Amino acid sequence: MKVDAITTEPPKWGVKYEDIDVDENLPIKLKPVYTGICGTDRGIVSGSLPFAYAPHGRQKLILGHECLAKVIEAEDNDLGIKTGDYVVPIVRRPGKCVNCLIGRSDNCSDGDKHEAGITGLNGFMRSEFQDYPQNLVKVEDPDIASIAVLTEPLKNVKKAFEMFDTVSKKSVFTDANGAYDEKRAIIIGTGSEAFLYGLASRDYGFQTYMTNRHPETESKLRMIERPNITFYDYTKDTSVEKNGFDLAVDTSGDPATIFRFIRKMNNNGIVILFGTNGRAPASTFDGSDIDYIIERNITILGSVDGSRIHYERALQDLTRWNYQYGDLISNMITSRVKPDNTDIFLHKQPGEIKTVIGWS
Ligand code: DN4
Ligand code: BGC
Ligand code: ZN
Ligand code: ZN
Repeated sequence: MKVDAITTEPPKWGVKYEDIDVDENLPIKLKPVYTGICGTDRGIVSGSLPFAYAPHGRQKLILGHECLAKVIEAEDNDLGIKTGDYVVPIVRRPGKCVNCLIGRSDNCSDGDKHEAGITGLNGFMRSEFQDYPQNLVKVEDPDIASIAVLTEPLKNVKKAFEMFDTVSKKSVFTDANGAYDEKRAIIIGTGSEAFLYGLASRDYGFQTYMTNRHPETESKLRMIERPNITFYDYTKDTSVEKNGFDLAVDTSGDPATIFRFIRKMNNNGIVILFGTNGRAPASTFDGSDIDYIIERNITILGSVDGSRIHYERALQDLTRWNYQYGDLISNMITSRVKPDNTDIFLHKQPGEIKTVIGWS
């Protein structure tokens, strides 16, 4: 089948919108409605994420792992996916390890899995694609059709908080009232994943801060205030840091920044590393940093991807947040562009939270 697609040739720099032949014959035929662009896509096209690679025997990789799609033709299937349904396709496809076999390819134990639009499998940024029903998560709530493209990035957050729930059991992590109201979370970065982490942190009840190394636009500040998140520029104002943090989530991938914030963690603090930037400059840490981590029982963990359960929880959150916050969530989609506007992979838009490509 010939499709119009957004392609790249990892690990080289570059991105194109072109006709390309793909060889697929799978039971469900789909058309994307929206595909989202994230830091990973920009990392791939700029050649700074060395883990990206094209399908076996090919040079080109079709990009796109954040997607809301419409089913245009469906063979009968046990999952009840039918023509006309809106679905979110799952990014990661299992290998043969035990975690993959139990439906947790997000925790793949040997790395022998693939990710659509990232590692060895064509993605969803194309006029049409085909898939198996087990790789599709149905969007049941018609009210969230315009924001369901955020399901994929949010599923990563649901998985990371599942890791937090597991690790926080090592000690009493809640406050003296058995809640999180007196606990402090810092989200490093102000992009789309950071926003979703901020909202999830507020769902727990954490006092939640977001930070960057520069001031933020008025429109982002207004959006951040609505769920009661406080933004500060850590290069200028550090007054909010005096009581330390109990949870830190990094979306920057910058080692120096990460170590700066590790030194702000309270006893039993949990640091979730999430941002990836293969081009970030090296940074050093010394014996006193190690002492700091050990003496305070600080846990540092990496979290990647998520599985079907996290997509389903993400859809539930979008339904609830859509009701709770109204247009805050749809306003996270700061621009909608056409597929031929490949420039958006190379330059962030000012004030951007999430840029999506419309395919209809
Ligand atoms: P993004 O919108 O580029 O977010 C990165 C954020 O970090 C931006 O707000 C940056 O600000 C900010 N930042 C960069 N350097 C610093 C620094 N030194 N101090 C403070 N803030 C900084 O990308 P995204 O939100 O789509 O994704 C965030 C990261 O997570 C990316 O690295 C993705 O590759 C990674 N990711 C991981 C997973 C996973 O592990 C899933 C999805 C994404 P500015 O430079 O824009 O001003 O499963
Ligand atoms: C995707 C994840 C994927 C990760 C790889 C992210 O942008 O959302 O599903 O595992 O990239 O680093
Ligand atoms: Zn992504
Ligand atoms: Zn595996």
